[in-house]
Amino acid sequence: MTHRIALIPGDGIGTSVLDAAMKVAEKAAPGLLSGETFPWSCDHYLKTGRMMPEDGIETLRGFDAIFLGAVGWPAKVPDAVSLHGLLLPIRKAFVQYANIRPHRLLPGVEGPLRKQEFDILCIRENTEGEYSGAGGRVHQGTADEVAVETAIFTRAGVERILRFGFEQAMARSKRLASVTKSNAQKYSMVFWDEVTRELSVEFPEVEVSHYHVDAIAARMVMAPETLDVIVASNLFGDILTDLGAAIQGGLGFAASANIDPTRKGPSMFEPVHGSAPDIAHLGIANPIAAIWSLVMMLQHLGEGAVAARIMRSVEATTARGIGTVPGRDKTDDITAAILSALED
Ligand code: GGG
Repeated sequence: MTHRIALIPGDGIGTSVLDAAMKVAEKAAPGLLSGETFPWSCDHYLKTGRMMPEDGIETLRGFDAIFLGAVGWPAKVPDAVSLHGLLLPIRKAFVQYANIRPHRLLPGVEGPLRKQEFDILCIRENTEGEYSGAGGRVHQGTADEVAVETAIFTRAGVERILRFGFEQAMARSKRLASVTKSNAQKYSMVFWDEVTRELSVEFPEVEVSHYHVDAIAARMVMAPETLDVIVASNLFGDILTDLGAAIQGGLGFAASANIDPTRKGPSMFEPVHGSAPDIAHLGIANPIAAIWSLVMMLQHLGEGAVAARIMRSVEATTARGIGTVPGRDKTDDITAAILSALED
C-alpha cells in the first residue's frame, strides 16, 4: 500500500533535511510513500501575500500524513506572520493536539551531560494555551501602548492532552510528570493541576509528579534519568523540548510528531529545529531529526517494521561517529552513511 504524503519543505534547511529523509524512505521501502511537494514558505508569502493558499487546509485534508521541514525566515517575513500563517493553522485545523517529542541520546552522541543516559517522552499540548493567538494591541507606538495575549485553556483541550499523557505513561514506565506554573498562574495552571488530579483517578497505576516548569527545567539538566513522560502546555512544552534537544546533543537530533490521536485528519511530522537561515546554504544541516521524524510518521502509518529498520540504520551511523557533532559533517555525507547502513 502506498501512503500519500504532503511534503512542505518550508524555509532554509527545511528543504535539504526533507530531501534527505525522503531518499531514506525510498531506499528503505521503494514506493511505500508517494510525496507531493507544496512550496509554502516565506518566499511563497513574498510572492502571494500568504504562507499557504486560502484552500491550503482543504488541499492537505486528502493526504495520509504531512511531512514538514522548517518554517521561518525573519529577514524576509516576521516570525509571528510565518508561524501563524502555516504551522499553527495546520496543527489547529487537523486537531493535532498532541505534539510528541522523544529525547534520548543516540549511540555515539555525547551530549553536554557527558553520556548521562535518559529516555524522556515530552508531550506538548499543541492547539491552544499560550499559542491561541488571542489578544490585541492598542495605542500602538505611543507611550500608552498596551499588548495583551490571552492563553486559552479549555476543559476539553486540557483533558484530552492529559489523558494522552496518562496513556503514554501506561505504555511506558507508568510515571507522568505534569508541568505547570500554578504558584504564579493562579487560574489556568491551577485548573491544569485540578484536571490532572481528576484524571489520575482513572489511571491509579500511574505515579503522577507535579512540577513547576522552572523546577523541571533544572531537573532535565541535573537528573534527566529520573524523568519519563512529561506533559506540558504549548509554550512550556515548546521551551522544554528545546532543552530536551540540547541535552540529547542538539536540535539536529530532535524529532517530533503532531498527532491527532482520533485519526480524523492527517497528522504532521517535523523536526523540532527551525529553518536556520544562517547555515541554509552551507550543506551542513543534520538530517537526523527529520529522518527520526520520518520514523515516527511510518510508525503512525502502521509501517513499524520499516520504521524500525530506518532507526537501526540511523543508530548504526551515529555509533560510527557520523553526524554526532553539530556542524561537522555534510548533510549529504550523513544521508549517504544512513543509506549505506540500510544495506547491512
Ligand atoms: N521544524 C518546524 C519549525 O520550523 N519550527 C519552528 C518553530 O519556531 N516552531 C514553533 C513551534 O513548534 O510551535
